[in-house]
Amino acid sequence: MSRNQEIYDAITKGNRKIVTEKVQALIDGGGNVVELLNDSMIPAMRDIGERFSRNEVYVPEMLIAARAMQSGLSLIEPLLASKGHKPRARVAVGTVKGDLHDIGKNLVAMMLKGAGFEVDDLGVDCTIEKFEASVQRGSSYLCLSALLTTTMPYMKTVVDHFKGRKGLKIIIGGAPVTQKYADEIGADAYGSDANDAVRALEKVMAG
Ligand code: B1M
Repeated sequence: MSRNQEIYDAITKGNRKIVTEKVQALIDGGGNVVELLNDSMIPAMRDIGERFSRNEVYVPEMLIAARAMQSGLSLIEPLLASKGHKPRARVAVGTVKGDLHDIGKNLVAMMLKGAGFEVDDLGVDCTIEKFEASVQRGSSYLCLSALLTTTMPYMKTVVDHFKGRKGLKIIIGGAPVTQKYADEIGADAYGSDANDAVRALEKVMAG
């Protein structure tokens, strides 16, 4: 385990330029990108996520950190693939049918990527067919977002559709969504914010 403190700090501060420069330099110098991802980049996103959950930083800081992370990830992704590095799991993320709000959903997707998951971002207005197609592409976790009280019931429609599907778990969240609602409709987990979505997914994975 060895943390690259410069890259870690540049991600938490959302400094995309430094992240790009330092990650590229590490690649050019033959550094270990798997170690970089696991020991520096993912922990940096986890750190900013925890601070977001504690209301120490807000959406703009999260967004710029996630973009800085993304700029580093895009450099190392081809190398990770060629080294046979496997993502932790494939996760579909989408805002449910009838709902066009995507800022929170995008944050959830960014945090999941930052935590080492492969994300199939289905966008907004997602029907059962879209989620089903993602499952066929290999997603074993579905992350559903809803911002409207009128679109929340579609989460139950999705949960009912996939009920009993072996190995498939559903995590829900969004401003009007609660743990109580998740329990009521039989979702596997609830995330209160983008960082908590990662925690909820990890908990579900651990069984
Ligand atoms: Co809309 N809108 N909007 N809107 N909008 C709300 C949600 C509303 C509360 C505003 C209000 O009235 N005070 C209200 C809903 C009321 C209700 O249902 N009870 C509302 C309404 C009514 C509407 C329209 C119907 C308005 C109209 O046309 N009459 C319309 C609906 C369109 C549609 O979807 N079909 C509409 C449209 C829009 C815009 C297009 C203008 C725009 C969306 C732009 C976009 O997303 N690209 C918009 C916006 C921006 C908002 C507000 C102002 C902000 C939402 C947001 O992005 N928050 C919102 C009021 C508010 O929240 N203050 C409002 C920031 C974001 C980071 O937070 O999305 O909550 P959030 O995500 C959080 C958590 O919820 C959680 O993590 C995120 C990070 O912490 N989370 C998850 C989200 N998904 C998760 C999934 C998880 C776990 C956690 O696990 C899978």
